[in-house]
Amino acid sequence: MGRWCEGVDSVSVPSGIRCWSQDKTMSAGMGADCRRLSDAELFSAAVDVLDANRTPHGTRASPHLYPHQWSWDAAFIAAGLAVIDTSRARAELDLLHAGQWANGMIPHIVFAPDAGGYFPGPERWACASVSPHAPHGVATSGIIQPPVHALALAAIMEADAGQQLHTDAWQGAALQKVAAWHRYLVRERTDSTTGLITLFHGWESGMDNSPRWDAPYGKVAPGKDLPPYVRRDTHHVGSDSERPQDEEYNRYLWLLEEGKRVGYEASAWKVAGSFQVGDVFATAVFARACDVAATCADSLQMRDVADEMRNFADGARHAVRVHCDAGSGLAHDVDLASGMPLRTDTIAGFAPLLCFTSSDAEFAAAQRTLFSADWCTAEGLAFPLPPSTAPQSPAFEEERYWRGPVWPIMNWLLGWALGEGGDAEGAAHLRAHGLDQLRDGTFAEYYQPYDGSPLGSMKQSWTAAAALMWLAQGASIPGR
Ligand code: 9WN
Repeated sequence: MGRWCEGVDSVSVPSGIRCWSQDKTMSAGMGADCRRLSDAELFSAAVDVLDANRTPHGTRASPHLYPHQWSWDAAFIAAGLAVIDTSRARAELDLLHAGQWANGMIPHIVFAPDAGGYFPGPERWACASVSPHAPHGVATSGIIQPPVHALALAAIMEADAGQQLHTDAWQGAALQKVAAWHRYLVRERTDSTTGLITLFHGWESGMDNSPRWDAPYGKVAPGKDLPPYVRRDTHHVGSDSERPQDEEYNRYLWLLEEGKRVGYEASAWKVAGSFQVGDVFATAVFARACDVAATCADSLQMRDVADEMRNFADGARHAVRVHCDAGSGLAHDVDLASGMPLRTDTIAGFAPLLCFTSSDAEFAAAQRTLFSADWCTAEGLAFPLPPSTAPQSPAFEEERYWRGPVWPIMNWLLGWALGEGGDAEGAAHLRAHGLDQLRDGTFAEYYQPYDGSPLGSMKQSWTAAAALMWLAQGASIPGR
């Protein structure tokens, strides 16, 4: 019997789902009798994952594959920690902000000083030696990830208020960090033609090998002077088929070299970069994050910041609106080098759910598409949850990373957005089925859509954070 299955007495596995133990071996002989974690057990197992991944330098994104703080992971983790321990949640954001660059950029990785274990590590990025903006004393990468950080701040503020903790000074300082980050994105990363946030590396989207980037990546030709390297990531997953391919990795490493040559300076990268895309999903996240930051600023009586954030939100929302398909509601990215729209059906297309509400036509159309037979209710899915690429897309691959598997953190984010936008039923659907998927107790980074098997890293911190946030919406949550 799988370890997490022991002692569970009330939740049985849905038919067709295989049972997996925490170490990702199939539980021999369990079949349909395999027991799944109850709410209370899931809650406590999620806390255990976040505790085991805790370090003095922040929460590792995962125990082995990602032993450092990642930007958007840390934000989701902080929001999850707000459910159980607001002082740890605050510390999580502080540690991330310690890596913030002088120009406001929050880098996609803040490296723990002694953790090593990830390639490309600090030496390869060499940020402090090529950029005057990079911090000294904290090693970071030189690129960005989607700006979800204001959501973490809001979750912490709400939790602190609930416990009558007076942390206004911390909140004000944290909001200034978020505001500086948002100013960087407007000043240096907003494309003047499309209004979309510009990315120079697929990693910046957080959806590294998503087929949304296949066309622009096709034009990236790694130079002969690409320094040699050895991948580490494939050592930490069950099969190479779960990770990007070597050819893709060469391009990732080449773009890193391009960035290093221009000191990771957006104005110079715009001239020289061989990968330049307008990311509609990051832009929608940004619009919503600006709304949320404005609300935080209101409650802290920081009126100028509130006005500034609302102005940013309006600009980003407009940019998303003009990149939406009226019928499906799905939004598309743009290849900024050619001006061509990038229309592969991926989960990023649901960007309108993040920045509009049920009174907007774009939201209503995207919501219909999400729950249609093309997505959540596609035939044969283990759980009615959206795969990262539409199953009928020729680019769909059921095991490979962002090309098909179901990502729990995306389910959380879309569910949260549906709830905020006024679709309580849709939010409840993603919560209920998203939690059911996690009852195997592996806290996988992503899941195979058809047999529900856990893929990528096990004990992924943001998956545990998603479980805590969903469970916190339920009636009875066990205390710590
Ligand atoms: C590169 C940490 C990160 C996530 C990304 C996810 C993956 C890294 C990698 O892991 O990216 O940044 O090595 O594959 O794609 O979204 O933040 O969990």
